[in-house]
Amino acid sequence: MRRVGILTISDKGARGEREDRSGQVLRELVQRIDGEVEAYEIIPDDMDAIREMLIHFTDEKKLDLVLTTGGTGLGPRDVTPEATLSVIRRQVPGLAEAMRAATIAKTRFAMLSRAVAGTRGHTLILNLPGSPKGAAECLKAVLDVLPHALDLLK
Ligand code: MTE
Ligand code: CU1
Repeated sequence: MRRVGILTISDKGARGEREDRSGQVLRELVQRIDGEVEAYEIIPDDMDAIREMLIHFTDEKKLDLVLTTGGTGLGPRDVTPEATLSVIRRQVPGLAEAMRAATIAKTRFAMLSRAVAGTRGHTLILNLPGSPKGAAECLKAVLDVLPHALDLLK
């Protein structure tokens, strides 16, 4: 069993103005790698809020895998990659590169996601785009490799 956290980062979602379909889609997909969602939060596109929750998920809850969805684009409020970079110790660039490379044939807009991936302690943090379709496509692009990645982190 892999202990998973899902962090939906969306101003509208946090205000209750948008249903979190991306979080739902990710919840279903992680079952394929024996993932159990043990933490799930919706927070606004706020640097400090994102940092705090990522640190809580990693240092306190000690989850194996944390998936974020949203806030990876070029909008003035999009700060998920910067917040993630500020809490991870090591980047795993190949995961982010693979997500963009594998999905760009489907959607040219894939190149606009600035998603990053990295490790903090024994936790792997992976940014995904905010749309349900984008989040699912990008997670599927790396899902088969995640079990080995998580084993290495133990
Ligand atoms: N990647 C895939 N695979 N599929 C998509 O539909 N949407 C793109 C991109 N990545 C998308 C994708 C779009 S339109 C944007 S603006 C960026 O992700 C950033 O999205 P975000 O700000 O919601 O994270
Ligand atoms: Cu877009």
